[in-house]
Amino acid sequence: MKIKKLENQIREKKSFLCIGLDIDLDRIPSHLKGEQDPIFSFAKEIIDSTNKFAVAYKPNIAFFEAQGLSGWESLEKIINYLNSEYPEIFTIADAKRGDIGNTSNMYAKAFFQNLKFDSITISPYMGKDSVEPFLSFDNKYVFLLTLTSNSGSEDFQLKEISDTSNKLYEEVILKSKEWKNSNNIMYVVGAKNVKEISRIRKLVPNSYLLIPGVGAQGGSLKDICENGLDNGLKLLVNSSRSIIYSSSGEDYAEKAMLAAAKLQEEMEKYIIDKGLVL
Ligand code: OMP
Repeated sequence: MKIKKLENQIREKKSFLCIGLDIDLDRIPSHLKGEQDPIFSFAKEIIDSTNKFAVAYKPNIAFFEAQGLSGWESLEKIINYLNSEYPEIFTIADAKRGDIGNTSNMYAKAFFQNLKFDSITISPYMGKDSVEPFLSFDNKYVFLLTLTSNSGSEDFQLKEISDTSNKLYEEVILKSKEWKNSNNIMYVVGAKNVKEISRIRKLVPNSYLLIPGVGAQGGSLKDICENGLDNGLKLLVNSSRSIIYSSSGEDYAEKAMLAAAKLQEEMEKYIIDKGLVL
């Protein structure tokens, strides 16, 4: 079971680092631009140099879609490379999908059967029948957008629902627990939502939380750990730009490795400081 491998990796690597592959052709080092597939070459070097410190990779699909057909080919090569060379690593397609049932089923096939990702990010706002198709696959997982890291999260997600006095993001969590195979649901919570992280941890004590927003968006790993890390170690903290663009020169992979190692070291420290059992 892939989820068991994820748990083992977190304990072995003393890390809950997810590296985001938000690969922008304009930002990759110029010496790679002449390669046949610069995006894949860049990703491969980043993965090879950082995998000792990371337990998951999260390609953001927008960056690949923006390149058209060649972007999809690069994405396919990257997921195949991860699955063949690092089968223990957990993979997340950051696609933010969700549609009427039969369409969601096609998205699920695209990312779980065709591209063979372990999980996908999903927008919950079309409700049960838009999410359940993604939950009907064995060994595949859904990351439900719960309380996001952007400023616009206040527009809807933090609003109180009048008949319950729960906030909308809390309703998303409570409702999702009623869905079929809800054990396969994990929750995305932006790093800036420090207060809410501990509230969410209590609502879903046994579910993984994926927390993006550390690094370029300024989120604090310390605050995340204080509020979201407990003995279950069911946490993934994502950083994309601050790792993969650590250098724009030929030393980019080494610099990415150093950035990943630094975050892992901090994570290990917080695990030890909290006296958690590895
Ligand atoms: P960096 O800011 O470069 O670390 O990238 C953050 C990544 O996480 C991007 O791929 C975002 O699309 C994604 N993300 C957020 O930044 N905020 C969220 O609330 C949710 C996500 C996500 O679903 O991963």
